[in-house]
Amino acid sequence: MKRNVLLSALAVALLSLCLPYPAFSLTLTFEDTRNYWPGWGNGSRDDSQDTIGDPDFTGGTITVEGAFLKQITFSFKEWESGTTWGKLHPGDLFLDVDSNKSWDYVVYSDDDKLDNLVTNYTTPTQWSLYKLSGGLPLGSASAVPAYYQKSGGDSADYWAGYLIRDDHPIGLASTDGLTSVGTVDFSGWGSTQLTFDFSSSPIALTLPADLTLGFTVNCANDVVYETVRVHTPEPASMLLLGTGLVGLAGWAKRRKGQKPQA
Ligand SMILES: [Ca+2]
Ligand SMILES: [Ca+2]
Ligand SMILES: [Ca+2]
Repeated sequence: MKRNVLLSALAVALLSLCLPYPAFSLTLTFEDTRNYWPGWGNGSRDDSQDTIGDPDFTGGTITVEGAFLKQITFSFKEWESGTTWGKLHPGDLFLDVDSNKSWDYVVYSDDDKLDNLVTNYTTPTQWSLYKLSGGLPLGSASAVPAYYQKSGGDSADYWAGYLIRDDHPIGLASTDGLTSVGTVDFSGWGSTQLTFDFSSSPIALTLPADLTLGFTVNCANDVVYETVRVHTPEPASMLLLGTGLVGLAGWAKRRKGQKPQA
């Protein structure tokens, strides 16, 4: 390679590194490994069970684009029909984006989660996103923080005739004093995959970040609480370009060290 060709190649490569490039996407998976949120065991045999009957969450995915949270999905083992399943409502989605055991965002459904069974019930498709300035402590059952709506008790009230996970948070008790910072699209209720789409209100993350999410359904029969390490999405092509640059630089150095041939 002639010297000026090499320099041009290096210049183009360096310039392309400086140009803005489209945000790259990264999808991470998580599994359902917890029975209840830390601090929220109830001292009964609920604590040793991942599921109390159905449904059974198996895990899900987190999709990040650039440094923004774009989507979270949750998967069920199966979705059945029938009266019991008709009593289910999704809970709110809690997010801790700076790993301090304090929720920073809640994706809130304006839906009575312990309302009587409604024929042809459908969940809202657009939920409100709230940013909790200062965070909302994870808390514990003994501290009985008033800011959580809880599942209720075995065979009591809405759950007459049903065993559930007692007194576990299922949502935000009240949005008084909070201002919505956007909306999140929700879909998939009645299927084996729920999707929260943050496209219209992407949450900025400081990467790398440990993202913790908390979610369940209104009976808290199966609770999700998982932390996922999110790093900056990096495309394979940029890695290759970087490797190529190192190679080119090494080649140029070797060339420079060579004595001119007579
Ligand atoms: Ca499960
Ligand atoms: Ca936090
Ligand atoms: Ca679980």
